[in-house]
Amino acid sequence: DRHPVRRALLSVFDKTGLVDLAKGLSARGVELVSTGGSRAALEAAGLPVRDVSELTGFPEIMDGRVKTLHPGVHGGLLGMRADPAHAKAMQAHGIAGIDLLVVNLYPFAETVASGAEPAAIIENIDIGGPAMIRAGAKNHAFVAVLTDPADYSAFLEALGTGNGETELEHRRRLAGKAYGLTAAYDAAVSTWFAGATGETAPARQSFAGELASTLRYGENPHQSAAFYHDGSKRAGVATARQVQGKELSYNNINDTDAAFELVAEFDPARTAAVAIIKHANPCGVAEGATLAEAYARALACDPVSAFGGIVALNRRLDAASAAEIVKVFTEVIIAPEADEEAIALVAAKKNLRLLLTGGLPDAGAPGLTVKSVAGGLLVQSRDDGLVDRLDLKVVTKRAPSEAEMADLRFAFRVAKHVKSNAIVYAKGLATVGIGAGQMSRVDSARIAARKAEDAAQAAGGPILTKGSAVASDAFFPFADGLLSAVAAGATAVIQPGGSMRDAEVIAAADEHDIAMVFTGMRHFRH
Ligand code: 93A
Repeated sequence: DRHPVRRALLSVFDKTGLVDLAKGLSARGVELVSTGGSRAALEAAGLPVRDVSELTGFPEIMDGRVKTLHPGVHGGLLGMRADPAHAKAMQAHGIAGIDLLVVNLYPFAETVASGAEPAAIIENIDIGGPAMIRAGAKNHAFVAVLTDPADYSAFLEALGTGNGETELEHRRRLAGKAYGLTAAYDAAVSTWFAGATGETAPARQSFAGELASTLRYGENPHQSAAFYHDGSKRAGVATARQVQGKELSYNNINDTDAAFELVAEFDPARTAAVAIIKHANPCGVAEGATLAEAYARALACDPVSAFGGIVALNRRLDAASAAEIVKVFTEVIIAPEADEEAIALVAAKKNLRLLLTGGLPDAGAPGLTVKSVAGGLLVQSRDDGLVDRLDLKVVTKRAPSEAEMADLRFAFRVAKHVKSNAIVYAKGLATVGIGAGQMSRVDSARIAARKAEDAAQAAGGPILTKGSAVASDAFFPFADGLLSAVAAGATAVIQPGGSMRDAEVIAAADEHDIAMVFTGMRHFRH
C-alpha cells in the first residue's frame, strides 16, 4: 500500500513553505511541475521545474481561469496506474501520472472580508484548484494531496523514511482533510451568494468551517473538542491574536465570545465599558469614564463570581485597568488593543491569556447563529437588535427621569446577553444585580436582588437595587415579577411588553409610582 512519488504538481496561492517543500522533493528526485506564479517562485529559488502547459500542450488562457482544467492534468490525477485499462489510456494519450498534488486556493473568504467589489470576489472563486484537489483525493490510492503548508514537513519526513514512498493511511488522511477544505470553501461561496442576492435568510446558507485547532477537551474532560473558524473574520475570539497565556479551553472560548460580544454593544467613542463573564453569563458589567473605573464597578456587582472569570473591554487595555484586573484571578482578558505597559503588567501572570482582536465587531451587523440538536442544526439570524434603534414607549403615568432612562437602556443592553429568564438591575450605568437562566422570571428577579444584597454586605455599603432601573429580557406574564423588582427597590422598568396581562402589570407599576418603558423587542437567549 505504498506508492512512490515521482512527479509533483504544485499550484498554490499561498506560497508559504513552497520552496522548502520543493527543495525536499527535488532532492529526492521528484519531478516538479507547476503553474505560472508558483513556477516563478520555484525558478527564482533555482529549482528545476516544468510548466504545466508541458503536460497539457495548452497555454494558460483567460487570465488564468483555465490553466489546469485539462485531461492532461486530470487524467494524471485520476488514472489508476494499477488498472491496465487506465494505464493504457494514459499511454495512448500521453498522460503523465501525478503522484503528489500541492494546492491551496484563491483567498475567497479574505477577499469578501476585505470589502472588495463583487467582480473581484467572483474572480477569487477558485475553480481549477478544487477540481484538482477533489480529483487527487478521490485517487488517493495513488496520489497524495497536500492542501496545508502545516503538513509539508511531516510529508517530507514520511518520504524520507519511506524511501520516496508514502503510506496509504497517510494519503487517506490527507484526502479527508482535502475534502474538508473544498467543502468549507464552497460553503463560504454559497453563503456569500445568499447574502449578495439579498437572501440573508438562514434557509439559504451552507455550513462548514475550517479546522483552526484541536482542543484538549470539550465542556468536560471526557468530551473531545475542536475549534472551527467560519471565514467571516468578525473581530472576536476566533480572529484574535493571543499575546500570552495558557492554551484556550473550550469553555474559555465560549465565555470569551460571550464577554466580547457584550462589550461590543458599547460604542468606545462614547464610553469605556467592561464585562466580567462566568459560565457565559455576565456577573458584572459597567460603563465608566475610564476602563479602570468601569472594571472596578463591574467587579463590585458580584466580586465572588468574578473569581476565575473572563474580562472583556471595549477600548485599548491600559496600565491602570490591567493593574486592577491582575489582582483578581482571571482566566482571559480580551480587548481590541493594549498598551505596552499593560501587556507588561499582564505578563506577570504567566497563565492569564491576553487576546487582542484589532477592533470591535459591529453589534448590529447581520449574521447567523447555529446550535445543534439531535439529528439537526437550528439556524437563525443573530440577535442584532439594538436598544438605540428601538421605539421606546412609556406606558406608565410617570415617565422615567433622564438618569433612569440611561440606566434602563443600559440594563436592556446587558439583558440581551444574559441567559433567559434574564433580570438585570442597574444603577449609574453599572449592573447591581443580575439574575440569569431561571425557569421562572420571579426567581430571576429574586436572585438578582439577593446578589445585590450580598454585594452590599461584602462592601459594607448600601443595597444598590434601591432606586435602580430593572430590565427584563421578555415580558412579565403576571404582575408578580414586577412586584418582586419593586420590593427590591427598583423605580424604573424596561421590558418588551406584549403580555395578555400588560394592563395588570402597568396598573401595578402605576400603583407604586414606577416608570415603565416597553421596547417591543424580546431578547431571549438560551
Ligand atoms: O482560475 S482557476 O480557477 N483555473 C485553473 O485552471 C486553476 N488551476 C490552478 N484557478 C486555478 N488554479 C489556482 O491557481 C490554484 O488553486 C492556486 O490557488 C493558484 C496558483 O496559481 P499560480 O501558481 O499562478 O500562482
